Amino acid sequence: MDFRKTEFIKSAVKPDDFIRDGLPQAAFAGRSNVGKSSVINSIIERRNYARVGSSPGKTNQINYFLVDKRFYIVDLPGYGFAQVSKAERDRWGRLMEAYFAEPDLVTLGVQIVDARHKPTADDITMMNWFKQSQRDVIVVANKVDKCKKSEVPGNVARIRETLDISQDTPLMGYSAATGEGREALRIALSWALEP
Ligand SMILES: Nc1nc2c(ncn2[C@@H]2O[C@H](COP(=O)(O)OP(=O)(O)OP(=O)(O)O)[C@@H](O)[C@H]2O)c(=O)[nH]1
Ligand SMILES: [Mg+2]
Repeated sequence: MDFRKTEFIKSAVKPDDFIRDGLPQAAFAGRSNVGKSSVINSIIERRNYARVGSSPGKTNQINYFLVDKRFYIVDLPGYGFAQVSKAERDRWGRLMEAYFAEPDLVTLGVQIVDARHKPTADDITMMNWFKQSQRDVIVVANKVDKCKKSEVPGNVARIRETLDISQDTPLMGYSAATGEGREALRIALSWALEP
């Protein structure tokens, strides 16, 4: 699987726009500003192909990237961000709910959390959705470049414990800024999507 052969396909603003072609979809979910779009750019080795923002709330549609004609990376709006209008938040919320509610769209969850912090209540809610719907999930602890090296193992253990995930769930430190973890995430995605 060649992650550099990735093309942007479309943005969905309403359920009619969702892609339903049967190819696997890896849904990148996480708090606003945690670096979902940055992690996507990092694994496909493009600069700002998925749009990155300095202020939270940059991704406000569901964006589909087709990797090597085999599966979609789905860049989702972030949750837990209060600084946009309630109307906007409601619109994203409804869009995300429709996406997650439709059977057979999400193949794999890629849950992005902040390597520095304990996962939030929203992170736990998202993870519980993946668990109860029996989706495979990969957890990515992003922004490890902002942690001291000595803190990383403890932080990763706390993330595993807080999200209550088993040892079979891949969990890796990652830095979209340096590319650390890129190969591990590519391998985990390949295994999960092409077993
Ligand atoms: N130091 C560091 N900064 C990062 C990393 N990943 C993302 N960032 C920064 O974090 C900010 C948010 O990144 P985005 O990729 O837009 O985050 P997002 O989760 O897609 O945000 P929304 O689309 O608003 O939900 C940007 O300023 C990025 O440059 C990382 O690994 N290390
Ligand atoms: Mg984004």
